[in-house]
Amino acid sequence: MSVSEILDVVATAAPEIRSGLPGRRTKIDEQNRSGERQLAADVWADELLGDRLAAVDSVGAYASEERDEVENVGDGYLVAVDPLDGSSNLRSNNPMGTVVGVYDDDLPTTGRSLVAAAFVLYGPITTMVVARDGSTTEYVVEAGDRRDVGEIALPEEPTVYGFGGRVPDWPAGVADYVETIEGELKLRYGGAMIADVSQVLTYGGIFAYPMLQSRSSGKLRILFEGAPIAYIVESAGGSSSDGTRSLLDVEVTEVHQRTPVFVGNADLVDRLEATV
Ligand code: FDP
Repeated sequence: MSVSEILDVVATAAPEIRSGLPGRRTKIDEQNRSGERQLAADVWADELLGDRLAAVDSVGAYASEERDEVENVGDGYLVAVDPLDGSSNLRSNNPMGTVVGVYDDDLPTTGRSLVAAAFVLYGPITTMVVARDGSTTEYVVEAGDRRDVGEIALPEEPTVYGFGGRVPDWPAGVADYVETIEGELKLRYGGAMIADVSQVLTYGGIFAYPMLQSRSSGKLRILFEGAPIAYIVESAGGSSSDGTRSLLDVEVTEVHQRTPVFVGNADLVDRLEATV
């Protein structure tokens, strides 16, 4: 069974997904399982990735943030995909991404079952970041080509922070923490998890979409976003938490389960964990 085959399919699809975005910026009359109104682009990227991944011999199941159920497609790895993470950035033409987790256990399962995780970032350049076998590598992706541009190691001196959710909806501990780190770090927040995590991987720092007063589990989904991103950041030398434990250790009982997400330099994640 080949994990590389799965990652190659995602790399090949990325420039196609990017080129199909301009005509798909409008909302359609459908909601995803999490109750969010879908864009034409969300549905289209999901169908494209679902069809391509289901055709790979080493894929046993396809799960998507845009689909209610896990679809069994054969024997092999269980692939969880957020086809367009941060798609609300499409209307304003800001960056967004695709997130992929390759699991070797039936879904839902914990991040400890990940054998690889990757994200594509549709920024000024299309890049793909892949975590496998304990390291994280960045590629530049163009039609028919995926060029290795080097291993990613989280800088030891952090520079940036970005936190999601409305400030008045944060628990007091999160607000106190942000007040403290404002003296040390620079706010860089764009509203798409992939783009915000990419800044943390590049400059060092912390990204969080915390628990909220109105929703104690926050917004992001563990299987499609939290665990794959934790796997990528931890493989790059960083740390992750849901407020109590590594995101890779969070028990997952539902496919669309939400979780607070903290990722970044270990010291910053530890301090936030101690505050909430
Ligand atoms: P989006 O709804 O645009 O797809 O979970 C998806 C996500 O974006 C993340 O990429 C992002 O960090 C977060 O939600 C932003 O959500 P809000 O703007 O609703 O806070």
